[in-house]
Amino acid sequence: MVEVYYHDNKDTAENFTEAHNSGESISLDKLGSIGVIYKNITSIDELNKLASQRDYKNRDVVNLDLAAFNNDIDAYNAKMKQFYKEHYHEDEEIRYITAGEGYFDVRDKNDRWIRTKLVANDLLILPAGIYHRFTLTDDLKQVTAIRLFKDEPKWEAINRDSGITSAAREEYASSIAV
Ligand code: KMT
Ligand code: NI
Repeated sequence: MVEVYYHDNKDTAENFTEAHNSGESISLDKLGSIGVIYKNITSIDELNKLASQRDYKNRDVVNLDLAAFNNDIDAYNAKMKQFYKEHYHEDEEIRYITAGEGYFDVRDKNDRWIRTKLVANDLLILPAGIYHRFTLTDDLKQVTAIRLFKDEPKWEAINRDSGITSAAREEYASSIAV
């Protein structure tokens, strides 16, 4: 089952896969208030229903661990670094964990990092335009996830430090404005 809490912001390039739990936990309602929806989904049938309700047309499966890179530690580290870089996407996206575990961090209304720890059967709906990042947990360093896309798998991640904004980002920012 998911755990949600404020990140302690004590992450470095070396320790970012650690828990970084500030001790301040966050309710699923509060997560909902920034447009991030959590669901516990226990079958592919349930997943398919949600996907058709929300008009999702594509999906893929990602297995992320060192073995997926044929034990090439540099390639693995490069991917980990990429996923942990703060970014947004132009479409809403669903992430459904089927094995292993991972952290999805999302920004709250005041730009603080909220960390969600997801394990098997945990699903997150991330609204278009939300700043987020992902990493594996230090304990397992493995996740298998189904990534659902509204249309074509749009892999484009727009990094926050690029300074690039777009209608999706602006709409999201005004939808959560305090
Ligand atoms: C994302 O959008 O950052 C991701 O999908 C990360 C990897 S999914 C386990
Ligand atoms: Ni992303």
